[in-house]
Amino acid sequence: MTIFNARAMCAATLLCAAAAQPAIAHTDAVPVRADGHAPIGVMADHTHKTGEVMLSYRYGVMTMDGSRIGTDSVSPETIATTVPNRFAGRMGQPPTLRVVPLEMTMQMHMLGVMWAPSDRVTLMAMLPYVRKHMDHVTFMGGMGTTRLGVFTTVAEGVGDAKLSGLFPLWSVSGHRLHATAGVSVPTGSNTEEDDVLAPNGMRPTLRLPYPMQLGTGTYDLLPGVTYAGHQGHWSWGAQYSGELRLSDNDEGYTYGDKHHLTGWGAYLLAPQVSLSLRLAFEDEGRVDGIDPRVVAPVQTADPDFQGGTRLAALAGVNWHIQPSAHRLALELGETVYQDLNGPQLERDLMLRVGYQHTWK
Ligand SMILES: [Cu+2]
Repeated sequence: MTIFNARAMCAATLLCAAAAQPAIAHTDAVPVRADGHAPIGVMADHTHKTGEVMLSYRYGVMTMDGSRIGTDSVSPETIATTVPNRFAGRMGQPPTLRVVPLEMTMQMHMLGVMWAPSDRVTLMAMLPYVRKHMDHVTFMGGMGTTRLGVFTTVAEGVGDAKLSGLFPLWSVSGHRLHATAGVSVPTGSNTEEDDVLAPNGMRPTLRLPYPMQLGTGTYDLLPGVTYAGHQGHWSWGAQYSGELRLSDNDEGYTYGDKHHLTGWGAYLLAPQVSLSLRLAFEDEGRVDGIDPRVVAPVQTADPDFQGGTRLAALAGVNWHIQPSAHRLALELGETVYQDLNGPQLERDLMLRVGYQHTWK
């Protein structure tokens, strides 16, 4: 056998071996590790190899309970007797806020797809379905602390779709870095309405305030950069991601820009299971402009009482179901610090579970 033939056979054998491998190769050339993906609450954390497709489903729930001004908790009675109503002076509007949110639950179902047309770019699309639920107390009339009653508003529907490209920038053994550039498309409604209980006892149907709408109404730029590394049983990573509004929406306002910074560490218990700890920092600006149809003596209707900074601590588990290409993951967290442009509801617990399936 000539050297040429030997090389040809060798190459053919390698190709066959490559073709016979299960299509679970992911992100980099190392064997698949459970912590090859970041904790499930981190989006756009990994890229794919040419031809790989990943489908994902995530469910998230976040609870909010009680209000803060800055870092201080504040009672509904204090809000209803001391915080000025920006609409005071208009017909029927009291001098202070008279409706106070008590708690809120946000649930999200999110479908995602990733596809890598080449090793140089992974395309990603995500579409959420959102349900927001807020309980309020209404104080009677224009002053005092007599509670008139409680009521709930609900908004439910498709949120804003996100389309992104992920671009690997740098990769050496155990380290990788990629950039993300995306756009958020305003597929979610920002004209949701529901019935409320007014301080005079009426039950009008009103446009819901800013935190209850399902979409931003704006095209938003989504920049990001992600680093991930691993050595032995340990792995770690960090990500910056932003949501930068590109214009005003049709209702006359813009949600504040958001900046997220997160860092995590994970320990590989076994090749298929990893445990993680993560810190997530978020800064969100106030609403700019105003929706002329959102007029009510409630903190959520004031564009200045939106945004702030928040830090959450989260613990998670990733399970890579081997030897298949399925993943299950869960992350549970609590907001440990928040400085809010309040009065505003404070965030408490958050849970995220996800399923991912990759093939080629
Ligand atoms: Cu993926």
